[in-house]
Amino acid sequence: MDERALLQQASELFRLQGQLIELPARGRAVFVGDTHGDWQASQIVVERYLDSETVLVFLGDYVDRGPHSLENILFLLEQKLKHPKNIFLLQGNHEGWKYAEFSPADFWQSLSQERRERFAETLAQLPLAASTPNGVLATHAALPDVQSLAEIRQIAPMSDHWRALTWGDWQEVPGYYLGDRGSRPQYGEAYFREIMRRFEKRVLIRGHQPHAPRYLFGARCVTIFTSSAYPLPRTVALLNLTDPIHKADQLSLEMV
Ligand SMILES: [Mn+2]
Repeated sequence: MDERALLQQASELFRLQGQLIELPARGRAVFVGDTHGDWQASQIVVERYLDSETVLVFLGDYVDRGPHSLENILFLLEQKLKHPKNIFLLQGNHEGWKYAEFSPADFWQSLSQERRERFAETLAQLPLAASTPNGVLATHAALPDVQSLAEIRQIAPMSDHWRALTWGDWQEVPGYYLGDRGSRPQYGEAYFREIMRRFEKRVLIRGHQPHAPRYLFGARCVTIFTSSAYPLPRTVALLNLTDPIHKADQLSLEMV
């Protein structure tokens, strides 16, 4: 399939599936952190884990930083079209070029204006969160200050809610919103606990913040990365979708 048709078909699928993904109550989910141009990591994950009983949830940031952004995003979009109910690609801040420029943006800057606009249009349609029936939520970064999980379906791009989901950082300190650090809004433990209570969720899985401790907030939040663009082991998190879960350290972490 040529690139243009791929982007168009992917856009239609993302619009159809909406901004909030609800995973089934069967089988397992494998969560994949920021891949950032690490095409090899994405291929390994698909080869190693994808089967009819497994859902793969990529947590965003597919492009920039690493050497193979274009190959990585084309591979992931192709896989998404092949396995529309078994692969989900959440939106990271590096997929938000349509709304705001940022840096580093080596992938976006490498494209002609026409291709840049086409990619930006498609990647802006990516979903913002994935929810499991056993108490887990996955986002790229932090959580939006909305009253219920269902409201994620209506979040507008560039709103504070969208910025929290795609750009937000956690800090292991008391407090709610702690101000912005550059383009990144910062949030404390009280905010985490309050939003998770509203959403009736126990555990948050996310990427985005390479200096965050692995576990935060009494092991209710886990941060993973799956890219050789960072000096961290490439990690995925496995979750059985039928077992009740209370803490993020109940997920199995594996290196890929
Ligand atoms: Mn990010």
